[in-house]
Amino acid sequence: MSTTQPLTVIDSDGGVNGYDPGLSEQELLHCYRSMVTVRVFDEICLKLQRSGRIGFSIPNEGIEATQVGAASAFRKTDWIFPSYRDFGMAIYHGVRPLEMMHNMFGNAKDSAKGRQMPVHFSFVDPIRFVSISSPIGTHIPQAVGAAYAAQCRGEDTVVLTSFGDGGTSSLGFHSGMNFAGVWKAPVVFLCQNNGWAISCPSEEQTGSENFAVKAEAYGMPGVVVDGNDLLAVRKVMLEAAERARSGEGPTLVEAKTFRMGGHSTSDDPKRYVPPEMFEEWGKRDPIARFEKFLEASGLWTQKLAEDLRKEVFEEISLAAKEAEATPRPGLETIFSDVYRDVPEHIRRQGQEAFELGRRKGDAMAGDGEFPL
Ligand SMILES: Cc1ncc(C[n+]2csc(CCOP(=O)(O)OP(=O)(O)O)c2C)c(N)n1
Ligand SMILES: [Mg+2]
Repeated sequence: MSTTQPLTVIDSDGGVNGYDPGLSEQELLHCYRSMVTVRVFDEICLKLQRSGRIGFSIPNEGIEATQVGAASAFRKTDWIFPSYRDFGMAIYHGVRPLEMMHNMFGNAKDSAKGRQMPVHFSFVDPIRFVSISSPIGTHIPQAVGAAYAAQCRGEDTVVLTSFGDGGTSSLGFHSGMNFAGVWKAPVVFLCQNNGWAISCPSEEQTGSENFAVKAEAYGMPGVVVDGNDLLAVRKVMLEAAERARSGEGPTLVEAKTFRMGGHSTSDDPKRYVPPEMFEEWGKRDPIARFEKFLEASGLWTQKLAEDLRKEVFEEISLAAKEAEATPRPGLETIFSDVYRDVPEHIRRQGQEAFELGRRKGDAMAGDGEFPL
């Protein structure tokens, strides 16, 4: 039921052996732009973190084709339950870097109003991108529940949920896969096998021959794909999304890729990743690979790449400046977004807290300063 050889479309020279991705020039360039945007966003966030202006970020280098290829197989009306390393899924569907930067700074325009960590994005428009859960794997049963709800309502929406190789050791992975298999829920499970779960190598994560083979135990197909090949990822994800949409049930896709950076801005991968792995995977860079394909299709030049990078860099730099200058969330927001109509006793507690802050000369409602 599962295939073990990763499916590949783009060869090392950019050729596709007659394969037609079914995308217009504009769509292909949009995929390219999305990947470049993720990479530049990463670079800028690293500088912001190292200069103490944001607290934390998560590097995406090397994984861009998996994120963008997967996202491109889903409609805006579908649901995404992402992992924290899925910036490209949001960007592909039109979330602007500025909205993401508001979250990185946890300011008043952050959709989570500063109540989540940086990189814990959530968007309802233009894509249903559900808030990222820090505890590994907890979003997987939630994704299956959303898919089952869509099935019960007779909707034709499907759900994409994404997690890492480490995520397959979580309870959420197994219970989610089991329920999805039993219910034939319209969900696609994307395991991004990027080689590492922080410092634990993926070979030590499982006794199985690969991660896709786990699908068999839950009664669904498992597919292995080359995660650094955007067209291959898109192809298998389109097939899986179509299967889900037509009522045939879930699929587990394992995208084999590699995390070229640290787990987060808090660790140094050189302490545990053998240098030859960076060297080997560096040669398989997903953006360079897609560039070769675009070039072979007459759609890419060095000048186009330079102009694009410059344009994207300017947009994201401006976004960072604007997000940094945006005020913090008002203190009163700690009481908002839980109840539609705030109950009287909660309202009273809030007023008491603000009154205490005023008496002590600390933070006031509206100024977003802590402590109370
Ligand atoms: C339940 C739980 N256990 C441990 C952690 C700490 N933790 C955060 S990320 C991570 C590694 C996850 O690796 P993987 O699933 O491969 O995703 P990747 O970071 O490689 O994309 C761990 C252990 C956590 N967030 N939640
Ligand atoms: Mg991993």
